Amino acid sequence: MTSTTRLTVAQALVRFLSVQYTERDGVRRRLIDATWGIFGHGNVAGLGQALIEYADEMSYHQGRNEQSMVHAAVGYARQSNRLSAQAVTTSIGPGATNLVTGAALATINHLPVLLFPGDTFATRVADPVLQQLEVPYAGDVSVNDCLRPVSKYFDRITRPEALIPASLNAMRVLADPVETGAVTLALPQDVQAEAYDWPDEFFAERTWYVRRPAADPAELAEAVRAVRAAKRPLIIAGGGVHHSRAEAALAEFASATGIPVASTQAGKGSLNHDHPQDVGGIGHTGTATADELARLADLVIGIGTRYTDFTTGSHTLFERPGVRFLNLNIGAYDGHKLAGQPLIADARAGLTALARELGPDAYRVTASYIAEYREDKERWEQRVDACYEAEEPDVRPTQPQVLGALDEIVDESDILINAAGSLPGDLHKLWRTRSFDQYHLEYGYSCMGYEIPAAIGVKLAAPDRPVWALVGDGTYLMMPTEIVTAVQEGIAIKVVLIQNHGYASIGGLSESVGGERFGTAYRQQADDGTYTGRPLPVDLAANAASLGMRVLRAKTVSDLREALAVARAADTPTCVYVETETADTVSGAPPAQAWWDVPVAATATRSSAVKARELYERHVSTRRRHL
Ligand SMILES: Cc1ncc(C[n+]2csc(CCOP(=O)(O)OP(=O)(O)O)c2C)c(N)n1
Ligand SMILES: [Mg+2]
Repeated sequence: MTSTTRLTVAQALVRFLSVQYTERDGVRRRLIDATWGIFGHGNVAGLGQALIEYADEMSYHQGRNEQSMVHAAVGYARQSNRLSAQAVTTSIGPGATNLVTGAALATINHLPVLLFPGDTFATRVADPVLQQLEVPYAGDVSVNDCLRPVSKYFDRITRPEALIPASLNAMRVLADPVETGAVTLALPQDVQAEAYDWPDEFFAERTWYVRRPAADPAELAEAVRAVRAAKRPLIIAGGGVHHSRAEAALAEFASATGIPVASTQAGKGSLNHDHPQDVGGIGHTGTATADELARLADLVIGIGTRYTDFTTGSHTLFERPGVRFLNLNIGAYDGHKLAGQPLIADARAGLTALARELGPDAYRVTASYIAEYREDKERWEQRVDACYEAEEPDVRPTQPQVLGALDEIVDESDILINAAGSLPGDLHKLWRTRSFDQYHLEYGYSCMGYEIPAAIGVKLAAPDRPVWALVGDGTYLMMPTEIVTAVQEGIAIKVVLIQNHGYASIGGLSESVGGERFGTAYRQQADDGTYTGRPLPVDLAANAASLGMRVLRAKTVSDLREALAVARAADTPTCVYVETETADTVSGAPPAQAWWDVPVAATATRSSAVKARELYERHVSTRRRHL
């Protein structure tokens, strides 16, 4: 007879999670390292009780908002290279639906996170319970069904024994390099507290190998032919390079072949900025060097990229007639994009095989091609220098000068986190990445508010490294609350808070699409009713201080340098608050080097929209269909 242990569903779940491991390249890690939670009815008596019962086996972090708990877990998972993840438990109803944004972010970015929303009674004996959505035509629907489209695996545990297959499926998906993303197990509150006799094998240690699938020989042979025939190849390094830890293999491949490497937001840092083959960011927020190479490329080698519109200039960037795409990707869906030639494999395994099959020195781009992009790269470096330099240290900095000041004090150990606003563009164009995991930009969902909680998750995964959340004022206001968690747990994150009185990025975008900056500034209403008056009497530095952060206010470039140095050395949560020269007058960063499609009103009475539409139609006419 199999031996069993009598536990509640929630207790069994926590015990199960505490003995799951991942392994890749001989490195073994806890798959679920900790659980974040906010309790309410729906989880307090089930998972809440189980987490105290098994506190020695599963650590717990108390969050302030369910969405931001997911952001923290996602930051942790990315910094852990997806080999370790965290769980998030919520009450039913609003606590559960607050997860939706975080789940979408995790799934889009292919980052693992395990979600346990509480759910209404499986037995329905007390219906409708507080916060229950009643759907007259369907008794089995709850608000948690909102999580289905944003989850890579979803299950609702309506009977205790269903936990066994569901939790095994959950681990399978979390540890799968193609499938991973948000995994949701909705837990009805009555079932969580129910007891069951669990087979003891369920609690045995289990190792989930994170596989590195090799390329199919026929696809590899085709890929070798494509590379050999290319005169002006360009590599686009995406997030998959990092997920696979393929940076060294990529550097070797680039050095051996002379092929230049551009990177997406998720792939930046695949090569260090001073690697001779690194030509920086690509696409709408890319460098002039990379975008010019893209326009003239005859073969684009995408490695671990999803080819978002920012990367392809909304399908206008790759101009050369007959341009082909070779897509090394672990996921067939992405590998077939742009009618490309697929090379479906783990990035590191695929690159190593490609290098081997090409043979040593058997393929190299021409010296003149190399000379051309090196000169271009040098010219771009000078533009970065010009943006970073502040001739006058006693005036307010521009945003690029803030990055310049940071550039002066960081080394390869610093980690920068950002997701939304005008910073992603400035960082993608300008930032000089010094280590493969320094540049942490969440641009799959570009979710305002990700930065501060994600910094906490990153710091939990990399406690000895300086971790910086770079946030605009709009982003700060959207989600400052996890500062309290950093203070409570003594997690010494650093926040650089850039005050420019509103949504500068969207203001600029609005102007370019005929929207006249409508509704994008945080200013008082002027006499004509527009929000163009005085800045608001709102003190965000005082707000951060009120949540328990040490706050350093920097008025000038020289203040800023000093404050950043103090913050870098600080061992408590520290914020540097700086007002920048308003981005609607001076942005400082070079303009976009490629188009981005944001549709403009096809008819309007206001001349700004009419003019914007004319320009829009000219851009649209340059769109390519790669078939
Ligand atoms: C959650 C969320 N809501 C809305 C947006 C759309 N959006 C992108 S950037 C931005 C403004 C960001 O303002 P701020 O953080 O102050 O940065 P700035 O543009 O001023 O640099 C908005 C509203 C978003 N990305 N995420
Ligand atoms: Mg702003």
